[in-house]
Formats: sequence, structure tokens, C-alpha cells
Amino acid sequence: MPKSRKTIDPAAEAMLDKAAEMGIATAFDRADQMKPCPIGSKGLCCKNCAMGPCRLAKEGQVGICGATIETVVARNLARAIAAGAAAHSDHGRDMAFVLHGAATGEAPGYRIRDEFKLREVARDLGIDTDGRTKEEIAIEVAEKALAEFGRQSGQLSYLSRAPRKRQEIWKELNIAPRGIDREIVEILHRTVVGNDQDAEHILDQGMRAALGDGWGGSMLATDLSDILFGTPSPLVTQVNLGVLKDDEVNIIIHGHEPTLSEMIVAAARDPEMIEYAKSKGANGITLAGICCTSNETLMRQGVPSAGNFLHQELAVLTGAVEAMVVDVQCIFQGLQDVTENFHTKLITTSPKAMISGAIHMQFDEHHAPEIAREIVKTAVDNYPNRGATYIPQVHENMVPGFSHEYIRYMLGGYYRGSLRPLNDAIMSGRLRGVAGVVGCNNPRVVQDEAHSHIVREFLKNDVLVVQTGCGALCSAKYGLLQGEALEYAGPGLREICETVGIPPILHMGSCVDNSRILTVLAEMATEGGLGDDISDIPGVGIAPEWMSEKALTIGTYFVASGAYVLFGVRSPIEGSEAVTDLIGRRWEEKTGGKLEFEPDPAKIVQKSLDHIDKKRAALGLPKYDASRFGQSGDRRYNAWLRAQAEGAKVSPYSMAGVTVKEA
Ligand code: BF8
Repeated sequence: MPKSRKTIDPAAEAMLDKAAEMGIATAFDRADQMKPCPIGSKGLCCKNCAMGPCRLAKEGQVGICGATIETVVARNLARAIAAGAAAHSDHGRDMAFVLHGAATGEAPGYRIRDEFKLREVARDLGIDTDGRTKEEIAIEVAEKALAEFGRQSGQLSYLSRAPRKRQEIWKELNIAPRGIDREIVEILHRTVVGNDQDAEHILDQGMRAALGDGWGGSMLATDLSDILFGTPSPLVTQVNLGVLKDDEVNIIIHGHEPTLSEMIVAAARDPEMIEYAKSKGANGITLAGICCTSNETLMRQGVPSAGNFLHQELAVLTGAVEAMVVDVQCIFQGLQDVTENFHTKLITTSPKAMISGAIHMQFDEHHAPEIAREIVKTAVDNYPNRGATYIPQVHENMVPGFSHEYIRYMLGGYYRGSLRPLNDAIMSGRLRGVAGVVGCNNPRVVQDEAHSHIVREFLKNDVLVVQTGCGALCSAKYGLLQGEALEYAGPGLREICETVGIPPILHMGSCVDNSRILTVLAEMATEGGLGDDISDIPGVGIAPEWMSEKALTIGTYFVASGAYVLFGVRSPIEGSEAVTDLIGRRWEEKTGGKLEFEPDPAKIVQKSLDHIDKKRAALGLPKYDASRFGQSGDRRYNAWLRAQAEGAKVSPYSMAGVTVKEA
């Protein structure tokens, strides 16, 4: 373990040493210096009106309006869920505007890349496609998508993608979202002073708004991005700070929305621009991503990743970054201070996110290629200003791009694409279950440590892992998103992965792409053999190092969809036992899913495996037994092949000294 105990990543460790040497503060240092507020961190601070803020530090204390601890804690959680849903969903809205512009020709540079997906989305939105051009369909898809945000009654169109039983549960609980924006607004209304003061009722609306994100805003963001930029399929790329090049112009693209970054990719690959970079003394242009912009561009364009959330300042510290180009979400204001120590230009691009002191080059989809070229040119022009550089030579190969469409394809080809083999593997016990391990880094805990521990334990226990966001980039940094990671896998998981030809952890995209995981869960539930609802599936969702309100929204929509979700770090509702019980026991009674906060990664693993085993038992599946399939995989098969070549008449199973027991 590195000496500072701030990270397990050797590249980050090297850069933190560099920062200390230069006297430059990063989020890691600020986290040391800024102790969390003991009242606010437990959800006990109410600042919803000017009679307060009220700090409810003692058992039984109430605010000036009489609000109880339970109400205050629930209101704070609901507001966080609303903020997260707003961020994801606004991202989805922007994608709809770009699709509209691409179809009408008002957004030159964009085009419809996946017509098949366009037609599929059109069908799910109830749009007639017969005899119509893709542009005509796309215009109506964009309009219908935009209408989902402003919808006032009925329910979101994509809810019909959920298993029938789940749809009935939502209806019964009255939490089926009517419109994406409406549910977010209603949380703000309900939590304004003197309004909804029943914790369960407040958090029912939290679930409703979160579902509007998961099955609405985020799902639309994913779908429309696929239509515009292509549905991902696996490719090989690299990750970590070592992807930056000492002799090339380095541009970091950081944030979330793929609209500008896709154009920057095109501009940076333009031979004329590369020649221009050479005229400035560089050998070329390297683009690298951070955070979810990275996930978006690496899974579609193979753009390497400079790392996850806490790498943003560390990348600048290399002294080798000509421009840090940011759009929305997860962008530290501290970047501005760090860039001032180097030649790096911090360029903000979104009309929604400016940073004092940064250069603002506003993105507009109607002129995207020109703006992207201007940004890349600004970076190239900055290359001669570069001083000393220090790039840690640490990087790994990774295989991202497992969209749900590709997972279906890889399990059955074009004509038999389905999740049947996945369900069968769980039913037979080769796979114990499935886990989504997602979310952020948080400097309150050692960077990547919990993520890394949890996914390795799952692999060892034959749990297939899917990942998104910064969690996926974490695993990638340690070589876990490639076939070599099979050495950590249990025998059943190993055999499945070798048969299908996949790594044991599947990168499914950015944080809005958690909607892809919803789709997979829905299809697993309807495929047969694992019950008839998401809550029946032996699976869990985990955000080990979460920090963003968006993570709370994601967790909540998974719970409301029937999943058991565990968050690490700390509990933002610790101040109320009643709310802790509400989102755990009570939500499980209502939805079949539950939300828990558990800071200890080892306990997260144990609780997850217990839950998976409980769900297996409820389905009447054989008890998971790690020894049942012996030492499966290529090692045994290769040994068997060798024995065959030598004339021995033995079965691959007996080669491993095991008897395959019947289910
Ligand atoms: O949306 S995982 S730190 S980058 S919030 Fe942010 Fe968290 Fe990373 Fe993607 Ni998601």
C-alpha cells in the first residue's frame, strides 16, 4: 500500500508526491484539511428557510417550524435525489436537441449513426416508422423525447420496458413518474418550508423522481447518444495518466456530455490539425478523457482515458496538458488554481457551467465543428509554452463498450441474441449472481481501494460484474477490464467468460448508462428462470466510493426497480434511525429493493453475497458451491488437449480431478 494511504494507484501516488513537492493543493489535501460538518454529514442541518439554518444535534430536537429529525433528514435526501435527477436528465434533454438538429440539418457535423437503434427507440416511444426516412423518424423521436421531460400526466413511455410486475408495483405505490421534470419540481415543492412533513411520503416522491431519471432522462441520454454516435461494442484502449505523451499536444476532455467531445475527437484527428501541431514542434495530438466524458469517448472512439474523478487535478500536474476542456458535472473549481501553476488552459464550454478565471469557449451544436476546431487550435498554439513535464509511465489496456445490445449479441449472435445463456449460467450455479459496481471516487476514502477490493471478491465468488462511470475506470486501471483478469475469477465465472470470450467485468459506459443495466435486469427478469421481476434476480448494486448526488439518484432508481443497493463511505441519513429503517426495511416491503449505507468494504461483500444466496434460495436454485465445477477454464482444457494428443482417453472433468454433480 502506498505510504500516503490516499490512493492505491501508483500513478496518482506519484502525482501526489509531485504536488507536495511543488506545494500545490489538490482535493486529496483539501479533504484532509476540511473535516466534514458533523451535523450536515448526518442530514441533520435544515437550511430550507431563513428562520434557520436549524441544526438538529440532539435526539428529539425539532426545527423552528417544528420539523422533526425524520422530516429534515428525509427532505435533505429527497433534495439530493432531485438534484441528481436534474443533472442526468438535463443531459438527456440536450441529446434530444442535438438529435433534432442533426435530423433537420441545423446541427451540421452530427448525423444519425445507428438507424437500427433509432427505429427501436421510435417503436418504444410509439412512433410510426413505416415508409419514413431516418431524418423524419429522428425529428419525431427528438420531439417525443423532449415531450417526456414536460409531460404532465399519464406515465413515461419507457416504463413499458420494465417487467410487467414491476410496472404494477409502481402503479400500486403511485410512484410511476408522470414527467421527468415534473417529479423533480415536485420534490422541490414538497420540501419547501411548511409543506410535505411525512418522511415516507417525501421519499416516495424521491423514488418517483429517481425513476424519472433511470427510466426517463438517463435512458433517453443513453439511447439518443447511441443513435447519434453509435451503439458501443468492445474495443481496446488504454487508461491512466501514462496515456499522455511527452512529445505531443495533450488535450483532456472532462465532464459528461458526448456532444462536444465527439467533435473534438474529429478535430484532433484531422490530418490538417495534426500537421498544424507538427508546425508547432509537437509530434501529434493526444486526446485523453476524464470522468464520464472519458467513458463516452473511449467506448465509442477508443479515446484513451487519463483516469477517474480524482485524476482531474493530477493530470494537470504532469505539466504536459495544453488544454483541459470541460463541459458539465464533476468538474473541480480547484482545477483553476492548479492550472495557474502551469501553461495549461482551462476551457469551459457549457452555457450551464463557467468557472471564474477559466477561458470560456461556448459550445453551440449549430456550430460544433468550428468550435471544436477552435478549441483544438487553442491547445496546439499553447504547446510551445510548455515547461518541464512529469508523466508517470503507468497505463493499462482495457476493453470497454459492452452495451446491452452487444451483450445480447455476444450471448447469441444476430439471430439468437438473448440473455438466455446468462440466466442459464446463474440457474446452474456457474455464476453465483450479478453485481453492478458503479459510481465515483471520494477523497474521504483511499482512492480505488474499496472499488478494487469489492470487485476482486466478486470475481473470486463467481459473481459477474458490470460497471459504469468512475468505478469502471478504476477497475480498468488495475487491468481488470481485459481477459487477463480471469486469473482472479472463480471456476464457474472463468468458464463462462472463456466460452463467451469476455472479460469477467463488463464496462457498460458512463453514469447515464446505468440505464443499460436497468435494461439488462429487465430482460433477465422477462427471459425466464429467474422469477418474473428485477427483485427476484440474485444481484446487487454498489457504489463503494460515492460522492455525487447523482449517485444517490441512481441508487434510488435501482431500489425502486427492485434491487438491493449498498453505498460505501458514509451515510447521509445517519442522523435518523427512522429514515434508515424506511429506506431499508420499509422500502424492501414496498418495492422488493432496499438502500443501505455501509462504510466497510468487507461487509459490503458479505451482505451482497448473503443477498445473492437468499435470492437463489427463493428461486429454488442450487446452493452456490465453488467446488462444484472444479477447476474450469482454459487451464483444464489445455491440459486435456495435451493428454488427448498423448493418446490418453480422459474427460476434461476428470483431468481436474472433479466429478460434475447434477443440479
Ligand atoms: O457521472 S461516477 S465522479 S464522473 S458522478 Fe462524477 Fe461520480 Fe465519476 Fe460520471 Ni458519475
